[in-house]
Amino acid sequence: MSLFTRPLPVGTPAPDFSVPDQDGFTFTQAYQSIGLGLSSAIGSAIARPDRLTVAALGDGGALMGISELETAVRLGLPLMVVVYDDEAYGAEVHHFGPDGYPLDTVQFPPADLAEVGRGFGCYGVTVQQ
Ligand SMILES: Cc1ncc(C[n+]2csc(CCOP(=O)(O)OP(=O)(O)O)c2C)c(N)n1
Ligand SMILES: [Mg+2]
Repeated sequence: MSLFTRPLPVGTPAPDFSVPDQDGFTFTQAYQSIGLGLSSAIGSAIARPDRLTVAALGDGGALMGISELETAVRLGLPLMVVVYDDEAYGAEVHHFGPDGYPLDTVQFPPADLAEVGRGFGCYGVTVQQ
């Protein structure tokens, strides 16, 4: 059973993840701040270069720290970054949309984040449902 009912990328699937040991999962919302995922993943990849670090980021949080892709590329880190792109601060859409609040400040225009990643030297692909 899931502890999380909000559509947060890191929260929703976390209870169903299988990890090899206590070093195998880092929950980046200890301070309840979005935007820390990529930098936390870079730290994990530096700490455990023997493993592939997978960062699961929302697009809003990813965009807050996306410049750090340059760090990951420059250091040649074993890192895969997955961005869940709903073109929004989805949590706000989920919380405030049903009550009729305006959502224009929490929704983003489309952005080709894979292309942004390629601009930093990443291998970037877009996966669509
Ligand atoms: C620094 C900071 N600003 C605002 C919030 C409020 N907040 C919580 S979740 C969220 C939306 C995050 O959007 P995104 O990363 O795209 O993930 P999604 O909810 O769309 O899956 C926001 C703005 C926060 N937690 N931290
Ligand atoms: Mg989002």
